[in-house]
Amino acid sequence: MKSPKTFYIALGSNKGNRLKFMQLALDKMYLEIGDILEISAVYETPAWGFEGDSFLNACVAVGSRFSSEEVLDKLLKIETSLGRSRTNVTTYENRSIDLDILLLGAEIIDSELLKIPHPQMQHRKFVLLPLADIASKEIHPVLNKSISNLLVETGDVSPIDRISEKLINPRKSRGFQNCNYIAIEGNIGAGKTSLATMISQDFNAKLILERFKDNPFLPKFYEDRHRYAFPLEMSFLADRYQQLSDDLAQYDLFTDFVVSDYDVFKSLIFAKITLQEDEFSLYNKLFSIIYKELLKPDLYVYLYQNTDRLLENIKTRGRDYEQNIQPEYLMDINKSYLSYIKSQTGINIKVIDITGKDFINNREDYLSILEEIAPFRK
Ligand code: PH2
Ligand code: MG
Ligand code: MG
Repeated sequence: MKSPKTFYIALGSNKGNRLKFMQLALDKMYLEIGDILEISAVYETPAWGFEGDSFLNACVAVGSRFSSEEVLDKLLKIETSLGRSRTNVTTYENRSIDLDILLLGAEIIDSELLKIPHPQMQHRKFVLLPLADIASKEIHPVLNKSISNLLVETGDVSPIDRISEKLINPRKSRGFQNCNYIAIEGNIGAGKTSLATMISQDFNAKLILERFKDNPFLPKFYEDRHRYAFPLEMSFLADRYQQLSDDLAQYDLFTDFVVSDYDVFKSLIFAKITLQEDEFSLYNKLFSIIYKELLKPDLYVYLYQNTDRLLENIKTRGRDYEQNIQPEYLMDINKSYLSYIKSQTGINIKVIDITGKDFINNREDYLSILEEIAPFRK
């Protein structure tokens, strides 16, 4: 899972209710592109480069996992949805909303469709002044100068006024406050690791990921289930116990916020379907001893995904040894999870149906899942 990159984006409007268009654009950027990390003040600026009505301009920093081409595409769609129409003329025109990517760290992109850094930014005070509010120390990777330097050096002497109205960040604080340890659970291929990673990135949480790669019995198990089920389940249990007791001990669970892509109980859930009855009863005894010692998550999330999509996800992630997993096995695992979930009373469990959702490629799906896990505080 890629971590978000910071896009600096300029907003401008000189037609209609300018501030409203900018706020609507910002709201849509949050819904479709990523978290709004910084927002400059709003400035009133004379039309630059053409005879037109005066503008409101601002700059924002947006953290996004999407590529620069995807971000550009989404910005153009937002412009269109807010009534921006482009005519074929080559001169500037009045516009309800203009959204331009200015900077993306040290990246330099020079394609037909997209140029980053924005080739005109150093000549425009209506860009540099708001940008300096939120990124004065950022270095322009072509000119090798900071934004505050570019502002001092620009030849643009237009009169620019800061107005008192502000843009409002659409991101409100989420109800993770009373929650210090969240476990994300789900079937093989449900997207546990992706979701746990995204939450840890976006909410500054410590991340605990299952070390399935280190388990030498897993590929063997998929070859010969009966022969390798017991050592497989034992080694998973030992490894999970060790990791959770080590990692959780390392954090201050009063102040740190931890998210993991598994809960130790999955050991028993899997053992129940992979082991013979007598093996399972031995396993169960050991499990109970170990389970007592471990800290329980204060929120347990189960991602429910239908079997076809699980198989599709397993195929696209392409781990060799998983490619022969049968739909019946996935259905058994799901059943085993659900019967565990039903039997639990002491734990705060949230089952989320992610059928038909794609929280990696569709941010609105991601936000809807967050809303179920941790609703906005009222
Ligand atoms: N955008 C332009 C051309 N001129 N002038 C101001 N003051 N503000 C703008 O956002 C602006 C402009 C092309 O996008
Ligand atoms: Mg522009
Ligand atoms: Mg533009």
